[in-house]
Amino acid sequence: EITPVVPREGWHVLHLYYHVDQAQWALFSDEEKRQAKTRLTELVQEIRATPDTHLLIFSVVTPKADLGFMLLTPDLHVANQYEKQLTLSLGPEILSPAYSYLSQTESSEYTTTREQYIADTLIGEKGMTEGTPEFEASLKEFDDRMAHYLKHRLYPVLPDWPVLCFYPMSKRRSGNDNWYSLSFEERRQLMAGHARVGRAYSGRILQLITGSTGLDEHEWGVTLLAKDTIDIKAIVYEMRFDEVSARYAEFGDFYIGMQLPLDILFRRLCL
Ligand code: 76R
Repeated sequence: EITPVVPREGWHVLHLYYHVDQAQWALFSDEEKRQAKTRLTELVQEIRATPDTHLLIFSVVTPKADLGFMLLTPDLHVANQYEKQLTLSLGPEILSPAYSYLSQTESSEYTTTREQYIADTLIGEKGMTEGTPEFEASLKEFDDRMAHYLKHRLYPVLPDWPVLCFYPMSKRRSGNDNWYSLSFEERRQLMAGHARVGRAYSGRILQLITGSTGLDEHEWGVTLLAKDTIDIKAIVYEMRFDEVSARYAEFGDFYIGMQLPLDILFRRLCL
């Protein structure tokens, strides 16, 4: 028995992108094709039945890749095992890796605290007095929203919204623009501006920021789910003007996927 590799908090997250080798697939008989699709379907069912484990499946728009998976699961051994099985599921030469990203869910050190919210928003911005019914009601609203938000950051359950956007990013470390040489208070204030922009997209964009320092090329993976690509384009554009992104963000490649049920996905990929 091997000891599970489960983070003290949060889950492991794998983004996996593949090309489909249509030339190899064409050599399969109808029976072999049917068996291959059944193998992948059964594996997907097994993964989705694993406790605390989620699998999103999508067709990638543009030939950067054909097929994408996003796997969230606590144990890195399990993630590693499923990743190997997914790669082989349609047959040894059908799926070839196009891109991949390993990260972990994490809570952010810049999350608005209760004390900050009371001082900056309730008393500062809204002019409320501590202890009044409206103050207590607003504070309760904040507590409920944050409890949900913190749980979502570490243990997310992602909706089946059709558009999935993924890109990795880092914070710049060069010359006068070194994020890591700013004081915590400077970073916290900059991040508060970022959160204000982000919150305006609540309900239209579901964002999951996962940490990858020491795990992969960049420092975070950004996963955005939306129903309309306009909202993806708008939030990424608007954030470019926000100082945190304008001055300090560096981005990797962008991938757009369409979340689909497996049977429709097979047809989409001409399998
Ligand atoms: O309310 C709070 O206090 C939490 C606010 C919050 C944090 C701490 C937040 C809100 N984000 C946080 C952290 Mn974010 N985010 C990105 C990107 O393209 C770009 O320019 C940047 C990519 C997007 C689109 C986005 C969206 N955020 C972070 C961090 C980690 C920093 C760290 O911990 O060091 C990164 C890298 C990052 C990047 N952010 C939001 C959003 C959205 C939509 C929100 C509002 C979430 C909500 O309230 O529902």
